[in-house]
Amino acid sequence: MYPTQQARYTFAMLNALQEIEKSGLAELAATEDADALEQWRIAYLGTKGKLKTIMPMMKDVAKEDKPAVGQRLNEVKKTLEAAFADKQGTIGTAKATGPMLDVTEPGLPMGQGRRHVLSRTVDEITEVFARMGFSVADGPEVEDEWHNFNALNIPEDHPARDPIDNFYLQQGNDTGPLRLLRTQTSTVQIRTMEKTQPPLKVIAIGRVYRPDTHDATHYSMFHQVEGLYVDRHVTMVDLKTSLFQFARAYFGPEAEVRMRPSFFPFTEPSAEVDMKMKIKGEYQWVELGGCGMVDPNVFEAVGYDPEQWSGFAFGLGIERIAMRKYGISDIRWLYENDGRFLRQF
Ligand code: FA5
Repeated sequence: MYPTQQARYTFAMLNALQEIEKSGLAELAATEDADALEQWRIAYLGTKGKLKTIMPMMKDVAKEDKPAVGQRLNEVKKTLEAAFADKQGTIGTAKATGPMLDVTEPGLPMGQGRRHVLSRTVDEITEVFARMGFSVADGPEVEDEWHNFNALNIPEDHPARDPIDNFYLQQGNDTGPLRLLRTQTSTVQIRTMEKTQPPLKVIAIGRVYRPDTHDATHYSMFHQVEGLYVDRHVTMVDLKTSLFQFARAYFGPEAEVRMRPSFFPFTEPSAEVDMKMKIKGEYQWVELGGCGMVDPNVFEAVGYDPEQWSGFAFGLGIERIAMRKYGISDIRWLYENDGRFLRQF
């Protein structure tokens, strides 16, 4: 029996589909870039592509074969579409890939981060004092008048409270206690003594704020290291010995310490502290802060008996220490975040 004409059409259509599937998959496998992939899509799945062009042959297929041939047509279409999507996933579209990636090109160097010179100074100072038996205490940067002034023996009418020398904070209402940004880490002396019984030996390092005009040695926000030692029979000799030990450990074996008489409301007697250190090959005196014996009024404010306890305290400017140690001649560079400056340390 000879096949009918319609059976021949069915056969031809199935053959054509078989051929499209085979060549489509083979050509797709050979595509290597997004352009070739797009050409393939147009050739096989496009509106004038091979699958669309054989559609009209359907009308000549025998009626009873139409469902089976239609199913096969769908199958081939799905196979080609799925293979196309797969390939697209591996080589991407022309827009997404852009220029080819050349893995042999040297990459952009990644800048390596480092600790800020001030953070390093803080760590170094903490370590030296820790070796000398000082533990670390802490306190808030937003303070009340009691901790920043009253308890430190600074009376109501003292010029240190002048609004021109302090950052007072605006009150939400007029009833709450007056608050300000602390002007010195001496506030932490009070906070520590309020919650600890003597003897004690602590340092406190942190930011302090003063509305000073910015110049090479002054900034409106800077850091201080505070030291406080309270025990029985503490003397100025203990104070000078501790500062001397610090200077030798931090600035080198030939560093020296000098104390010049001065005045602070919370110490009596009081002194300015200078340290002699090597700057550009030569030893020089540098003023770093203040110190003294804790005033009996301060002990009374925190509930310590001044007849039983004595103590020393000191407060040094961290920026001044870092500037001297690392040869930085302008404090403002520490806060400008210029990578060219910071990378030197
Ligand atoms: C005080 O702040 C005292 N609380 C120090 C003290 C503590 C005395 C304990 C006695 C007992 P003075 O205001 O001098 O003291 O500041 C201490 C140091 O902070 C200065 O010597 C300086 O190194 C640093 N300093 C002061 N003002 C600035 C500023 N505007 N910018 C950078 N550093 C500053």
